[in-house]
Amino acid sequence: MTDHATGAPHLRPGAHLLVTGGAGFIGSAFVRDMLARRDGTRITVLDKLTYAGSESNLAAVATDPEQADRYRFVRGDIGDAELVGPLVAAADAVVNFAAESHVDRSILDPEAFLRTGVIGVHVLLEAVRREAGRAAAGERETAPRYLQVSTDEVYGTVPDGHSVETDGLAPRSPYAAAKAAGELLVRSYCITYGTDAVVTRGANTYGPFQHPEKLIPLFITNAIDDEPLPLYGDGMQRRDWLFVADHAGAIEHVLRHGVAGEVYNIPGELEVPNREVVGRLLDALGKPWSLVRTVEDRPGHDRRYAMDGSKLTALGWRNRISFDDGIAATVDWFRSNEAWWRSAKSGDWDAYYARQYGTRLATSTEA
Ligand code: NAD
Ligand code: TDX
Repeated sequence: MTDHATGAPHLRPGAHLLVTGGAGFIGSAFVRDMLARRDGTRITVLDKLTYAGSESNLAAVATDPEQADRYRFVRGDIGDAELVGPLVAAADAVVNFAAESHVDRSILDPEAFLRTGVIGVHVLLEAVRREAGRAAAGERETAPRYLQVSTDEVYGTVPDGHSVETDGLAPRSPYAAAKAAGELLVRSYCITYGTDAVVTRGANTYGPFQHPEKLIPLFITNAIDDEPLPLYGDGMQRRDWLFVADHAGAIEHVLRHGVAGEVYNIPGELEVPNREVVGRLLDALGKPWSLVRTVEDRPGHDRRYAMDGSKLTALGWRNRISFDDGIAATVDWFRSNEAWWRSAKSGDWDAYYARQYGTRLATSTEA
């Protein structure tokens, strides 16, 4: 499976992938895109179905007989070693998307972030290590490859320039610290046990099926309902925006071609301040700026993320979707899929929204 000398891809045709967190936003895009290619790839999704995951994100796969044949869904926690062991034993590769993914929730309640981001990753790595041992003993053909989906947030805020993969990690929120810890565990397994693993650090991702807690879908859906848009602080924080299909495609590219033990940045297509993102969304929706409210800032709010992508470019990957095209597609999708996002804004949503935004909106000012 690993053949650095010839540059041969790391996945055999018809490979069986275990995709953890595959019912979430980016994981489900990865699963839908890979299975829709109809190249024989088989995928088992292991997902806990937290508030952020939904089997409806994979309906396109489950309702297509040819794809459904190559797909299996298992509900469960990546921290459950008894469940994880046999699933990893049956896989050629593990792609780990599973995480608590929202910075604001990590500030309110950090513990779940550590359980999934640190202990969960440890459990997956132990299962991969066991299978590598079985491969070495001739009990299976090859060791499973492991890909850890990480984030630009591990670099912390970047005042100027662009982060390269060898820069130090300086996470500043509980979310980012849990992601950095997960990565460091992966690194330690590569060095100590020779585990065949790679790490990707993706930029701020947006697109269809993103949970409405995040900036772009929150502001689109609130604007559709003529509800206020809570902009943190001065709104001049800068993010580099990556369309979800490009993020999923880059992860697949690294899974196939990345060198074991290496980390790859996946930058986006445009670095812009939040204010400008909001302006573009309102233009696309035909809604007025007066909906935007300045609210109390996020504590420890990272001012800017920006990554250098030359290592991934050298591996042969190029993003395909511009920010303008991605935003147009995203606004269209949310307009046409109201039932999906209204359902995501149910359950604990009102309680979360009141906790996160109640006082902020009550004390908000004109933006
Ligand atoms: P998401 O919150 O939409 O999805 C996460 C999925 O993981 C959900 O389906 C959830 O049910 C599942 N999950 C959570 N805890 C689990 C556990 N213990 N066991 C099994 N499943 C569990 O997140 P996303 O935005 O799709 O992000 C996916 C990954 O990409 C995360 O690791 C995140 O840190 C990383 N990432 C996200 C972005 C972004 O902008 N969204 C950018 C870079 C990296
Ligand atoms: O209500 C809001 N108001 C606001 O001004 C929200 C939800 C966000 N913001 C700001 C904060 C950030 O500067 O918008 C920017 C984007 O915020 P989020 O959508 O919460 O994303 P961010 O905190 O940048 O993190 C995202 O990118 C990196 C993902 O949520 C992470 O999972 C990923 O690792």
